[in-house]
Amino acid sequence: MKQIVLSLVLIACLSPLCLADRPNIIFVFSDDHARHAISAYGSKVNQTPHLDRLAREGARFENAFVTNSICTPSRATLLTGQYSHKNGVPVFNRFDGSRDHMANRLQSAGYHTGMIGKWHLGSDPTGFDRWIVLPGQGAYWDPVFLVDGHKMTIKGHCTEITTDLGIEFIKTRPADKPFFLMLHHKAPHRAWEPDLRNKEKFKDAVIPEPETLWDSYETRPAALPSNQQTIARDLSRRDLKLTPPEGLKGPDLNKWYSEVPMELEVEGKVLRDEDLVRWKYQRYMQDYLACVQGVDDSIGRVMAYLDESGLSENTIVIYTSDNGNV
Ligand SMILES: [Ca+2]
Repeated sequence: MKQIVLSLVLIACLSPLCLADRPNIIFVFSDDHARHAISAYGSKVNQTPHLDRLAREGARFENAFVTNSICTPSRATLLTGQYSHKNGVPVFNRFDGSRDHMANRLQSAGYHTGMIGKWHLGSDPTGFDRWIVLPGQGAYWDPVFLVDGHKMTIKGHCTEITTDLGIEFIKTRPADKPFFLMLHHKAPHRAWEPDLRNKEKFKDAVIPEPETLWDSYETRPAALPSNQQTIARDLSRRDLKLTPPEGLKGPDLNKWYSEVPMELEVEGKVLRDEDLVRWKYQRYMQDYLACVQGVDDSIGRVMAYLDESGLSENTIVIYTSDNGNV
């Protein structure tokens, strides 16, 4: 009896009517967006009204865990549903596109599939009817995109361009198929270069300092004190958007940009130690939050298009990020 029921369901789902009724899926993925920079998760430092709408009208995950949240491995896990030691991408190595994964399953099931934005898996995307991806980490401004083996430079800011391309994918989809879109932002990854509109939003803001800024590591696991990625030890002159001395060029300029300053003169005052850490934190967060705001704006634009086009009722929108800075 069960077999008969199952057969009937399968037949019904293969009919064109059922295919058209299947929900569209938009999976929005950002890079390094910490949960405490989302107001739906109680952020004390910013407001994200469009992400909050998703949380309010949908489901908010509050107790989810991952085993490998690093950029490239996390993407391979998202595609395959497998642990890193099973999907062949435990670190920053190339993803084998011939593997079974979510996009080619949905494509085989009749979905129109698209991948737009940061891919970072080393190989060309497979299982997508259309893909336009950033090479490697990609650039914030005037980014180069890879499109079926070609390179294409698009003028403007990466978050806005990725959003434009995502909406264009939806607009130009075949009318008789549901769609699956992976919309992957570079933001708010280092080196935190916000769009001009949002850069202004935080430029004079004083961001509350988290307790962990002054963490002594006394109660932490033994490996943590050797962590280099702290505000004091890791933010380079490039991250801090400092202006180089006149005439510095080539390798000397690159070296100057990549060094971490341990003393800085700011507005006539020499900053070091705790004063310098405080200044670096403000400088970093002003740009980080501005990049986050660009991502929230992007969600707003996508949701507005879904509303206008009547797609809201039959589209699942998922937002997440690979990891956040704590
Ligand atoms: Ca990341």
